Amino acid sequence: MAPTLGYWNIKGLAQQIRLLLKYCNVEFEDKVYDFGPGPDRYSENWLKDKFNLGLDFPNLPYYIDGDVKLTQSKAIMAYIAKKYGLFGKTPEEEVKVYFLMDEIADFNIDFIKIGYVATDDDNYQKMIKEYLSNLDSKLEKYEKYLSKNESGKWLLGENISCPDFNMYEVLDKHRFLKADVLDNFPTLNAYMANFENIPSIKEYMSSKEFIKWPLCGPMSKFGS
Ligand SMILES: N[C@@H](CCC(=O)N[C@@H](CS)C(=O)NCC(=O)O)C(=O)O
Repeated sequence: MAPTLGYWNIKGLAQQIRLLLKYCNVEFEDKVYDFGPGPDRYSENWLKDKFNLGLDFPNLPYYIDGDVKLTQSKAIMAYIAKKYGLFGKTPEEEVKVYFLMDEIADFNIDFIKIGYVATDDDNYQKMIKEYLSNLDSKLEKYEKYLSKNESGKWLLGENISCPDFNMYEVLDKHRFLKADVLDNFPTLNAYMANFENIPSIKEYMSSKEFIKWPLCGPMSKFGS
């Protein structure tokens, strides 16, 4: 039976998983839940499934592949990437994958949490202004990291690996905040184009099933 990825009907924490699965040509059910009313926005559909799927720690996203039933987005990425040889080819590379996954997760949360914690529009604008004033120095670090990579175009060098899917997604979300955010970073710009030109990714991105929007849940002031 085809594996199932369950998540809200948004990009959120699942989009990098969807991209990874598409890259690996995995046929899967992309089960999307609509948000419901109430402060946590849980919907009846999700609450009906939440405790009936055999998940040890019920949450979204989840991934069910036969007897393997997982939650926690990073663990799901690791499971798929290891299965398809995208988690580094040596112990050194594998450690780099962990280090990059955590680095990029921190980068993502620093950005995404603004929309969720801002108390009102003024507060959101203030926080985003401050965030943008520090953003170039952050992007510079990623630009440098990729530029020192003589052998290739991906985070590990020649071969694409798990954190590239997270990196693409977090940089893409920044382009929704400010379309020209990467303009001063030629290596990052080329990195994004390389990713979008991967045939299976290109096909997915132009398909009907590709979720273009929203990026975040309805309770966020950004991307919803
Ligand atoms: N650390 C978890 C966070 C999971 C999480 O916060 N999920 C949110 C959406 S991003 C949710 O709505 N979960 C459903 C629930 O708590 O019932 C991960 O990376 O997967």
